[in-house]
Amino acid sequence: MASYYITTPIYYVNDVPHIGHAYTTIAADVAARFKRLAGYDVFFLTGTDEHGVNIARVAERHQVSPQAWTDKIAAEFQTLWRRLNISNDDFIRTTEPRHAKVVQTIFTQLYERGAIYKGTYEGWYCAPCESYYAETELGPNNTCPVHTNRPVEWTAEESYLFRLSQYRDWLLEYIEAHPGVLEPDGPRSEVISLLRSGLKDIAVSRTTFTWGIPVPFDPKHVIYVWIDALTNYITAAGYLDYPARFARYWPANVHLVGKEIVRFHAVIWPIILHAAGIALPKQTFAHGWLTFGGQKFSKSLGTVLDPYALAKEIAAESGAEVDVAVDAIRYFLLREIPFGADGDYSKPALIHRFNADLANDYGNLLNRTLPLVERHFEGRVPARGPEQGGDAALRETAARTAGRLDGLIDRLDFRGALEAIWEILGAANVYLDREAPWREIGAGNPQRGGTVLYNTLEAARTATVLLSPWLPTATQRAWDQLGLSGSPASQRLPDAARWGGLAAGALVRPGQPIFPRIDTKAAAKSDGQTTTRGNAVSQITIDEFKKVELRIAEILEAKPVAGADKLLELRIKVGDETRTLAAGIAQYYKPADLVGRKIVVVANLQPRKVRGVESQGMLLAASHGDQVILLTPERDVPSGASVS
Ligand code: ME8
Repeated sequence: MASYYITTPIYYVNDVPHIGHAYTTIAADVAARFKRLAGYDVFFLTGTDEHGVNIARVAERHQVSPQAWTDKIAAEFQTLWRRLNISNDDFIRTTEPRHAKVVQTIFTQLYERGAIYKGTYEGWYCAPCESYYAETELGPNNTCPVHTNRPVEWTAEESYLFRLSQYRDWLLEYIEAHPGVLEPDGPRSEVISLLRSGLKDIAVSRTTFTWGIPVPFDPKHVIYVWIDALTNYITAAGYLDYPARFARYWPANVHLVGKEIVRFHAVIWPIILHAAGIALPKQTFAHGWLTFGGQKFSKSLGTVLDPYALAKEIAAESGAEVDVAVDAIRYFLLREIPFGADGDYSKPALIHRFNADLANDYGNLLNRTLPLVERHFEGRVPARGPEQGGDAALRETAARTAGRLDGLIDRLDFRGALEAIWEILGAANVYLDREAPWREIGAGNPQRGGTVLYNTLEAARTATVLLSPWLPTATQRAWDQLGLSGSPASQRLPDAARWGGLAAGALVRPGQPIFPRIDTKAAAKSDGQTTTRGNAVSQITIDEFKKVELRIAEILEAKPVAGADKLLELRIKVGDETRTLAAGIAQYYKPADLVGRKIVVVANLQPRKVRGVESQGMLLAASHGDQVILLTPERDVPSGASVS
């Protein structure tokens, strides 16, 4: 049996998962489920990326150990994947011992082969942050982006370096000679031009933090992120410990990644493998970004959407089961956006797909036919008579589509695959209208009426099998209603798509509509109420925004709040008025550094007590990763000036 190994990126555990992560994971899940249906021996891997200074810092901010923090967030990812019906075969965490062993072995091998050498890493360093910053991240006059006004220092640190430069020519030639290894065209061109412009050696160890896997022969160094992260793909496949499994699944068929990490997958990863003498993956496929109002869904940009909360919202609005609403989201994401391109999420577009495609085209096909079977055929699937009218055309449409799908999934053309399945559904709906079994039955020709019903239901059965990777729950419901036993997921192609699979005489079990239509007016009212977490992604009108009174304020005094190590109590001047403010910035700013600063505050917020401090307003600050940065006017303006 041919094998098929597909991976998602392993996600950082600096925060809970959001719909952007779900997008990649759902795509990988659909490909994995389809390949199982097509008879492949599938290995589908996802997981979490848990080391590094950023994660250690987030844990510290939450006052827990890095291990406790990563345990908590990794569990959140696992819960979400269960709720979204993700069928991963393994979930790898980079903090697992099985992984440390592989990372250390690879690191040692690369060192022994001269691909890794000891040198120095140089860069702009902020000591309190224990972090290097890129030139582009620095504040004015080379200051730290976190500790405003504090100059960073050009620092050199002993470090192990990976000799990427030496492999540049080999990799360029390899990618040019094997266009399929990197898809689609955009990311491939980006990587080729990057390679043409030359590769620099990169630092692959650090001595400034400890939350990572130690270099085995020099343990004051920890192995720095990408070698640790990328190697997960071979750890989980069984490299070192399970050679038979490794031989079966490696090289991976496809690494699915978002386009922002294609460079790591298409440059560093093949070089690691090549230098270690391991076969290269067959393909890296970089998909586009899911956006909201044109902006990327992203933790650091503060736009997030919890896909399960969205499913619950859709379930409440439609009356569908939550798992069916999950199916609808899985379907929507892969139907609406061509895989590879960026695409915008919008609730109205989701509702439109729910009503038009799932409720009307798919669900209604059953709702229109099964009651006729109940009424006129004692609830049993009628036998089919000789082919006539549109029968053969419908059968051929179904066969043609079924035959094309494996190729479409190989190209990760999810949208094309769904469009092809919709040709069956479209043809079946038109066939039903034209052949009108109710008319035949009424005219005393139940045999022809029964044949038409059989063919329509058989088209629905074929579509149900083919749709099962996208809609695991809804297709199971349809399967049951059609009077079939077992599950669509346990079928195998091509047999399962052979015309005639529906058993005449089987008792159908019509039930509630699987996709009850959503009342668009009622849904519009609740749009965005529960789908957002943290910073809302719902839109507001300009009039709503105008209700917020933003003003410039000057900080007169700042002091810690006893018993609350995140809070500072500020005394601020807003025009002629003096106010107190509680601000959760104690971990980012020292009181003494704040006095005299001009900041932006929300001046018309209802006063409230925070840890005993009466807070008369709120200051504005940007958060980026684990940094919090105060908003200050670019030039001096008097306190009290309004901001809009
Ligand atoms: O990069 N649209 O982890 P990460 C589409 N740990 N996809 C999105 C997305 C969006 N708006 N937001 C996130 C890392 N993603 C590393 C990877 S792999 C060896 C190490 C998806 O938590 C997309 O797959 O930042 C993207 O590449 C990934 O999440 C980034 O996840």
